[in-house]
Amino acid sequence: MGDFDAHKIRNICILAHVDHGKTTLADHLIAATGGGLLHPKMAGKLRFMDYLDEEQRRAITMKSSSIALHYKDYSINLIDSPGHMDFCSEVSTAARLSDGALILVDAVEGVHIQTHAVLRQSWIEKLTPCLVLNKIDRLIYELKLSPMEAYNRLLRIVHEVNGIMSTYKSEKYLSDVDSLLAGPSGEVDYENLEFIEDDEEDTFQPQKGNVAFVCALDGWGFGISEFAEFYASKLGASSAALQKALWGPKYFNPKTKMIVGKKGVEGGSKARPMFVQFVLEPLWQVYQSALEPDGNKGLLEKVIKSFNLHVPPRELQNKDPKIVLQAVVSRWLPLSDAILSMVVKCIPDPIAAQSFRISRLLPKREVLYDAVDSSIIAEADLVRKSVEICDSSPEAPSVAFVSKMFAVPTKMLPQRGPNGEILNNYSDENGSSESDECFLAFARIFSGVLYSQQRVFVLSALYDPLRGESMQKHVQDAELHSLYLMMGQGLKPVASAKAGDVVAIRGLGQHILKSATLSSTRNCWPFSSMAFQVSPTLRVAIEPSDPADMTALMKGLRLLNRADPFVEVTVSSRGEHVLAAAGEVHLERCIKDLKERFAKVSLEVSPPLVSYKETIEGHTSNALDNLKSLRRGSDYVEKTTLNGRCDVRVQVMRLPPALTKVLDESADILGDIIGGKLGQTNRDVQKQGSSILQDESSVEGIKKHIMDAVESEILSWSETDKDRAEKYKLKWQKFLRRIWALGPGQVGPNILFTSDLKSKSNDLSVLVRGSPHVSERLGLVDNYSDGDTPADTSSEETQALDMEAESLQNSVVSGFQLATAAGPLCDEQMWGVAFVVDVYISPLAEQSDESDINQQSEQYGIFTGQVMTAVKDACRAAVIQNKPRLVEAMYFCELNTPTEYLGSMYAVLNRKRARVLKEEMQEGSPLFTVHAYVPVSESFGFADELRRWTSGAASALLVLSHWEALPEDPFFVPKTEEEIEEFGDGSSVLPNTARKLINTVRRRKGLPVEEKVVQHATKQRTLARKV
Ligand SMILES: Nc1nc2c(ncn2[C@@H]2O[C@H](COP(=O)(O)OP(=O)(O)OP(=O)(O)O)[C@@H](O)[C@H]2O)c(=O)[nH]1
Ligand SMILES: [Mg+2]
Repeated sequence: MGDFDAHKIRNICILAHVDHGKTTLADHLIAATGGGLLHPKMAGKLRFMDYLDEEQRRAITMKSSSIALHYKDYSINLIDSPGHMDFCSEVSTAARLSDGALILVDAVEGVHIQTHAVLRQSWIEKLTPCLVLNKIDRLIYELKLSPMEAYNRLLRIVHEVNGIMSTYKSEKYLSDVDSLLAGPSGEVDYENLEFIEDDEEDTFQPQKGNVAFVCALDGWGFGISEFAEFYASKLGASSAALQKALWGPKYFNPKTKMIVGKKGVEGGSKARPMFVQFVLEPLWQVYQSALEPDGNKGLLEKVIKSFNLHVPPRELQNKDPKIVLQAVVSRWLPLSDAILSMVVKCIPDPIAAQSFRISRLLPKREVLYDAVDSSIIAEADLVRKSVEICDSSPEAPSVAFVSKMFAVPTKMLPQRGPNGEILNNYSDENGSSESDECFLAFARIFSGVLYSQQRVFVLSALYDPLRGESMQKHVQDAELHSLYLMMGQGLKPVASAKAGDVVAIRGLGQHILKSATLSSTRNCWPFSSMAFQVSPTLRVAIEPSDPADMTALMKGLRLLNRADPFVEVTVSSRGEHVLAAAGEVHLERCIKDLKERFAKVSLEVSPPLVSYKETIEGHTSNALDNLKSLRRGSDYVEKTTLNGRCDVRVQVMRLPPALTKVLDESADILGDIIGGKLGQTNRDVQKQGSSILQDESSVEGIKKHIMDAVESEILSWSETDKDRAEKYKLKWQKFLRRIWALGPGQVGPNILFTSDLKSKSNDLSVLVRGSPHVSERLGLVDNYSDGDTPADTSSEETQALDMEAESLQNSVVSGFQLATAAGPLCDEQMWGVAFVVDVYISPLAEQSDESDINQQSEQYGIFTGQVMTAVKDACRAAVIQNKPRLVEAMYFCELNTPTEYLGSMYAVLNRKRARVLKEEMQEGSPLFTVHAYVPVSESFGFADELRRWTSGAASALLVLSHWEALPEDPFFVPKTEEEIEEFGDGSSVLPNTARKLINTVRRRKGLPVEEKVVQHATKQRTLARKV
């Protein structure tokens, strides 16, 4: 790479919904510029970037991979990414390393769920997007649209995509304004104000050249400029004027030879915009003349002549009209030229791109604590600066980001180094046992130069250069073994690579699990973490078929965990090895990799371990009464410790759903706040969160969310209830000052409130009073002690008892944590339940032997345990007594199907307990789009069943959406007269869905299951008689 010039580099990724043609497009770009890697004839058929067997077999891309191309004097690193929801984490890894994105949309299918997701991803990562409308050919011969209809369709898609982008822009606009208004001093920061512009202009405009119309299958495509140049001489207009006129409501008046608006043209409603007249119509004519039996065969000749095309006669004489057509059109409008000229023109080089991506990659840190070494700050700033300007000089600090690790079989590594020397790939740092697979880092260099044998620091996302010694575990020292340019599956060794390049690095396998920042200095902030769209939710337990293979399996799981950026491997509390994947397709590939590459043993895979939650029924209609009864302390469950000294009383209440949601979704930040990591004072930690989350990640933000959640509850109350609404709000505010703990695991969606009773009046017992620890941390209570100090302590005896009560506080919290971690229905976590626990401790009985201190302390240990158990049991019993309900996870599901299969699709949805939200016919296409919620427990095999029943015509994509309580009472027995009339006395009632699910989980966990063994005995007898 002698003549290195970062201005001549483009790093791009191709992003789209599944099957919209990304890999097919990549094929053509590789065929045209990959230096003979792919023969043009095979382009679109080979799917070069889908080099894994599993990808070829299923015809979907499963990982992102890069290829270095040369177009004119530009170096282009092209990353193909998967469109399937299961692999969406790979989109994040691809986007992080690129500066621009080609967003593909299938012109027939239009914008889909993943189109939204990838637009968002490219927005978050500050990529410069270009739009590629693919499969234009389908509009011609599949939908048989007229050019005018096709134009309207394309116009609508461009409009829709622009609409999505503008919502992101306005989100940013609003949050920018918000943060300005909430500025510390109230002063307006004029320097920043400049950047906040309400950018009304559409992102994608064909006239600007950032939209291409293509058919990746046949290898042709064009932007407006191709046609503008062609017509410039013919119409006697400048190509710049035509460029503006060839999209939108611009018409050509043949008499005056003028470009006019709609009014200036004759023919009224029949007039065609110039795009239709000059672009689509000629294209349509070429297609028709080639494909229709009575087509005008002379037209192709005309095109060949007027564009001076060289089409080999052999191809022209082919009997298949499609091949003839492709031969002509792909030479007339070569796809690779259309796309790559757009890339070179519209997508910034690394120097330009890094100057504005820096705010996302390395957000500016505000250092608020004193006593830090200013030289460290100065150097870290210098590093940031050289990333910002993409400094590729050898003196600049070397900084790179690794967005994922991937495994390649060691035998696939190049045998020779950059200078032709023979390498021994097996002498690996991993030791001999793991050397079948070699781990490479997928990385982009953002500053300086990397070379093989260089020593670098590997920084994890939590690293903070200002905290010196305490950060040791987040930084490692490593040597880069070798560097490669990636050529899809192939690797080309290079001695060094400079800022702006995308490379694969060997030698970091032992140091990086999923992603990391590499730097030549310790005094560097790590890059911000990547944003993932979903988390792995499909969990299965895995064991070797032969127990003797356990070690191999564990090694295999370890390798898989490293090789796949998204998979999660854990050991459950029952000792099972649990593998979490994003969905069925992902899971299947993981299992296959485990069996064939990483563990090489045969495996048993459990059915999916679906998680449930447990809650109680809650009526929003009488929310206020619920609150009141909780205060009165009337309806409680009581338990006594074994030794009789402690009385535990528990009351429960269902939390408002909005509050539950906030607690659930903000678990990470709440954990930091409660753990004391994130206080109101050290704001620098907050800044580490990604910039889009900045708003929510502060104590103030969370507090506001919690308040809003409570208030949102009363919004739906009618006007007449204003009084009650006000009371309700006040009551809640009081409750929020009493949050003692969250559970399970300190941060879950369940609350333990401190008791607000004074003390039991009628005897000597003392109340174990909690402290509103969480409320304090959240700033919900200004000043604890709120006039609520423990009752006056006079005698020595009561004082001792008070101290004992205080020491029992932890046991109460632990009891609450245990109860919320495993509910009474089937030992699953509780969800949205609030507890008030009153624990009274009475004085030691007189006869206790005071001299035996040893025995006492031993007894004390037992006693705390007893309190914990009693609290746990009482909490669980309270849930059982208050209409327990099972909560299940729901997927949001988008289905597409041709009209004729709508019936069969609904039948499948019905069987899977799905709830349909919306259905609509896609305009101008025979497809129906249906949105529905499907329980996660029913989703396994859902896609397969759908495919079977609709002969493969319907497709579904699932995204994890929310938790939902099943309305059924799992312990339903007919009670009222009506119910008895309908269901009989209960002996023949089949277990309802909730009960069945509970039983399945209980059976899996080895818990006792109550089941009637003989059902319908009478019916069986009747049947027997008939035979
Ligand atoms: N008619 C038509 N079909 C196309 C076109 N481009 C791609 N296809 C077909 O669409 C299907 C999907 O193409 P791929 O390139 O594998 O799509 P992809 O976007 O890479 O899919 P994933 O990587 O799995 O998300 C293949 O059958 C292609 O032949 C096109 O322009 N016209
Ligand atoms: Mg693909």
